[in-house]
Amino acid sequence: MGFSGNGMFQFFKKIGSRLGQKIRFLFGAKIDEASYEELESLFYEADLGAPLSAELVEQIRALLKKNPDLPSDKILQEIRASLLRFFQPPLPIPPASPHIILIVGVNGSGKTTSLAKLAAHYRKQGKKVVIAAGDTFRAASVEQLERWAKAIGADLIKSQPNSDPSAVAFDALAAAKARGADVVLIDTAGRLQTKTELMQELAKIRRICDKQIPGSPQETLLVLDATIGQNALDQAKAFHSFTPLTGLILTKLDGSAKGGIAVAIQKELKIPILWTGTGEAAEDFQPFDAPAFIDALLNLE
Ligand SMILES: Nc1nc2c(ncn2[C@@H]2O[C@H](COP(=O)(O)OP(=O)(O)OP(=O)(O)O)[C@@H](O)[C@H]2O)c(=O)[nH]1
Ligand SMILES: [Mg+2]
Repeated sequence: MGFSGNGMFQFFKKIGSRLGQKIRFLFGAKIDEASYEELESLFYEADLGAPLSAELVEQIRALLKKNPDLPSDKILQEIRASLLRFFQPPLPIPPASPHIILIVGVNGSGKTTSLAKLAAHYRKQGKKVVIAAGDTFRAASVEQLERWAKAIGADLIKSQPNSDPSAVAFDALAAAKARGADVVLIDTAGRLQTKTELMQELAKIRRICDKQIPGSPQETLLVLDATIGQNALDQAKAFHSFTPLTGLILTKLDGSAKGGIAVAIQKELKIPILWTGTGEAAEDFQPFDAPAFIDALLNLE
């Protein structure tokens, strides 16, 4: 899927995140203690989180102590390098057929939409895709998936309302084997990370998958709404403790997201961000590109 950093950059421009410009402005004037305090607030407001904001300020302070005349461009480059260090390329996933992907997250984070976008991505590669309507909680979610599956050309496996989502996953994997599908995407109902019982349900879905196809699901992706800031970090931690996550999908970057949360999550959890959502349509979906993302965050081109 072709992706240049410019696409993501435009979204940050639109939402008016001006972190880079503000830093430039700050260091274009005389630097005193208040400048460092202001810098820390700027980092914090960009959703980088308190520990990282403080760390970055100390780093810049030390840098300017050694080299008081450092131009603001160089300061921004230093910040860019520091932020990029947190991003590691994701580990390759051993090929499997069918390849099973479980999609999890809190209510309304963009799970079903992201699942559909992923399905569209695999369909474009010519893969045969089965979707499991594992959100048996809301009838509307099955209808939502029915529309997507039809538009994309994927098979949908569904069950009765309020049935066990593990059973839907089981049926979908059986169908995938029988039909020779390449990819299975399992939707799940939104759940609060604090509801233990619902979180345990995810572990059950994983167990059932593993029983049906040993080693599956190969991927468990947490969908995070980037506009909720630091709360996304808490969600990621909680989901990861109940069900080991292999990757993240960061959605709604076209909204009021500040973006720094991506760095905070990488720093703390080291779970790779694999995909980004930048709208409601199937094509508003790009593989995560760390350098382009950081450039967008810092308004660098
Ligand atoms: N602007 C924007 N809207 C998005 C994005 N991803 C999803 N949405 C919208 O967010 C809303 C919720 O998306 P869903 O995919 O239904 O979210 P969900 O996590 O499946 O929700 P539940 O199943 O109710 O938990 C819908 O209106 C989507 O169109 C995105 O990247 N950008
Ligand atoms: Mg849904």
